[in-house]
Amino acid sequence: MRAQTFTGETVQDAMSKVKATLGEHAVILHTKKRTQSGWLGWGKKELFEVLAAVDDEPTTVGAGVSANPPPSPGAANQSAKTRSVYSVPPPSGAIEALRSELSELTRTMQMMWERARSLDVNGLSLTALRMMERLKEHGVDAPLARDCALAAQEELLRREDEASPDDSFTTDTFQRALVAQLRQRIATSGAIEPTGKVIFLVGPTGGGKTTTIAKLAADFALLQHKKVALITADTYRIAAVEQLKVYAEIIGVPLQVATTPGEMAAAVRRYRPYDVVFVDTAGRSQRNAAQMKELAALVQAGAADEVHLVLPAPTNLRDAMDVVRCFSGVGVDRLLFTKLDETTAFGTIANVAVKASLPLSYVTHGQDVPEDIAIADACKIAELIVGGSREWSCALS
Ligand SMILES: Nc1nc2c(ncn2[C@@H]2O[C@H](COP(=O)(O)OP(=O)(O)OP(=O)(O)O)[C@@H](O)[C@H]2O)c(=O)[nH]1
Ligand SMILES: [Mg+2]
Repeated sequence: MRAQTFTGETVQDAMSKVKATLGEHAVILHTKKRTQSGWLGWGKKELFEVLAAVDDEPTTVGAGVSANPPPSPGAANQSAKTRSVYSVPPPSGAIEALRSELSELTRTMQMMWERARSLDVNGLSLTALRMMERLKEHGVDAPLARDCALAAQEELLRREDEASPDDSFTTDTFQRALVAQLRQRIATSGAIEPTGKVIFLVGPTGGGKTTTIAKLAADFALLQHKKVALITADTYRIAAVEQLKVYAEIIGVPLQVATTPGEMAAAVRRYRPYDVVFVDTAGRSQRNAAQMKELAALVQAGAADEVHLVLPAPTNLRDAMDVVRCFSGVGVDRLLFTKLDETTAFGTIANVAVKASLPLSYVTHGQDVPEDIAIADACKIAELIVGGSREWSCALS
């Protein structure tokens, strides 16, 4: 093989030099345009370079035999019967056959690419994978995120059979399917029914129990015109009673302090004729077994109809589940998430609701009493998690 570079002012010029030097059978390996600079910028011109090569000992083929046959020991002796590969004109139709083979190959590769685009090894499309990642970024636990993305994808594929196929994997459509999937997994209990119920709020310290009771009491008493009474079992924190007393006075509802099971039972008896009684409790560490036992005794003595576990939304899943586990002995049957305004990772809400198999009652989203509270709405929460919305919606009444 002999290779050489030829330069000309035009490609044709360079080509004719190739032909003249290497002959008809030269193979063009590379062409390049370059600018030749002149003296002080004068006489600058464009030149074309062609790299060409020719095989000095061309491969030989027998008549009617395809190119590049395996070398045979007697090949050297066949010179009389064989001709240079370059001098053999391509058999008629060979180029056409090659072309159709190439286009077949391109089609196959396109199909494989489409397939790779729509399915990953775990059965998730790229859109589904992206959505799953988004859920995880919003704090949704990986297995739940994957479950939802997969179910949303299946839902869309089913729909695709009936509807136009081209809209099924757009981000918007997928987002809506994902919201639907999340919504299905998040249970809600709806608003408290003011039918003579005793409602306990329990939870770790500083979660927002007292503030939430003030919000609920204000709504039921002032907006729904229900008979509301408050009981507090929190005498641990300095000014805890004062805090609720101020709210009780503003709202115009009675407040009773009850720190022992006996006092609790008596207070609840006293407020029996009321439409709804809210019981505030002291913040408790879930790690303190004695405190948990004490709290359980109060809940029992108060014959609680509902026990809402108050959890700040900006809590990590591990800690939140630890709280749920430890408070389960108290008889928790609702989850109430506070401080949604302090997080962007709403996934914890779904994780805890799904893992704990408990319905969500309310969510709070600010310090203002009474407005910053809403009935938990699975659809809204799913929208918050999937992203975009920051609409709490679902006012209390
Ligand atoms: N940003 C924000 N702050 C809140 C929310 N709910 C309550 N807070 C604030 O959280 C802090 C604690 O609220 P509390 O209602 O006293 O909490 P608690 O659970 O009663 O606390 P302990 O009785 O000490 O266990 C206060 O500063 C509240 O204003 C909310 O939804 N968003
Ligand atoms: Mg409190």
